[in-house]
Amino acid sequence: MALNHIGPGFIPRWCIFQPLREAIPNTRPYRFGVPVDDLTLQQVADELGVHYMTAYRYVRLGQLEAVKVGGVWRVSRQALDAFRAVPVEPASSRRQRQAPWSERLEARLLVGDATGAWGVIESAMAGGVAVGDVYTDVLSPALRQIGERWAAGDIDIAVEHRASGIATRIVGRLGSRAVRRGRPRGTIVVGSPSGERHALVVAMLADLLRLEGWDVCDLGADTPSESFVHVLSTMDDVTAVGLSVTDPSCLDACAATCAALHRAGVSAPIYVGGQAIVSETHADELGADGYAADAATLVRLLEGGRRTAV
Ligand code: B12
Repeated sequence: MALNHIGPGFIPRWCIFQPLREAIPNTRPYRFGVPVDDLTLQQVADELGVHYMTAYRYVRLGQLEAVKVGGVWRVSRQALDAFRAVPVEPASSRRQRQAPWSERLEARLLVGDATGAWGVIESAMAGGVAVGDVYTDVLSPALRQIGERWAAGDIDIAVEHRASGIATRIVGRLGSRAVRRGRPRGTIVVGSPSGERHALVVAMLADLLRLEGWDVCDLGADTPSESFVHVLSTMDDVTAVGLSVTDPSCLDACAATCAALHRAGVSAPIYVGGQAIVSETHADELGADGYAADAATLVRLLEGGRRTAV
């Protein structure tokens, strides 16, 4: 990320990497690593005719793109023009719900702005987005986009890790709101097999099931099959087990967990899901009892006493 903001002007004339200096197209003039036409927040506030704090809020809520350079927010002329191009209309709850929350969150996650990221979540919820929809329609798409950027080589792994850290804190804060009043509909044990490190996925799945009124025992990511067996042997009345696999290299470990649970005589049906599992046939091959692509499908299957969506 930072490299985007180190322009040719940042490379001193005496630089031994003179060829590098020449290779970078000098499209924008730079001074001390910052494009000279970038604006400070005060300049943005002046141009928009708003208070400095209002401009700051636009940035923290992800409405106005900005980057921090040396502790100071900088806004490109292009970002300011894009912000201005969005018509200001009276807020309606429908429009608020449909605002581009996910893109705004992604922008905050990419620059490592934890406060701003939470600000986007709070604004989305204030605009009427329910906690479950924050997971499925705001946070998950933002994370998937970040994954795409990483896979395409557009961002460094460190940026992705930093974004995951902020996302983990967001899920931690939202978790306390993932409750539904009334008697639980049953208990579901969720977790990921050995080697699978995508813990956020399991945490979100657990909360989505809690929001549907289920008691959830979340064993988290990278859980050995013996631990699944141990926990299930100590619990009564488990309605189902949900195994989550995101990394395809953990599919064998998933099959091993299914086998270990069946060997141990666990009677609760084992459902598998997650990005690495592609179909019911695939789930069957892994030795699972059923397949569900998402929390809502699993709930429907459990309500209908069925193991497959067909
Ligand atoms: C964050 C992240 C990480 C973090 C995880 C941190 C954490 N604490 O979770 C870290 C840095 C550890 C990581 C590591 C790796 N990652 Co990663 N990661 C991601 C990223 C960006 C987001 C994951 C996420 O939270 N997604 C959001 C969730 C909510 O999405 P979801 O899958 O739709 O989940 C829902 C449903 O699937 C469903 N569901 C899931 N499980 C189950 C189970 C049941 C029973 C049911 C009913 C439903 C269900 O409910 C969920 C909630 O709604 C993804 C990008 C992506 N596309 O997701 C890459 C991604 C998954 N990672 C990827 C890779 C390659 C890796 C690494 C192999 C990289 C490496 N070389 O080290 C390692 C693998 C580590 C391992 N062995 O697990 C690839 C996987 C590609 C592939 N198919 O092979 C992805 C897709 C990035 C990409 N575009 O290439 N990663």
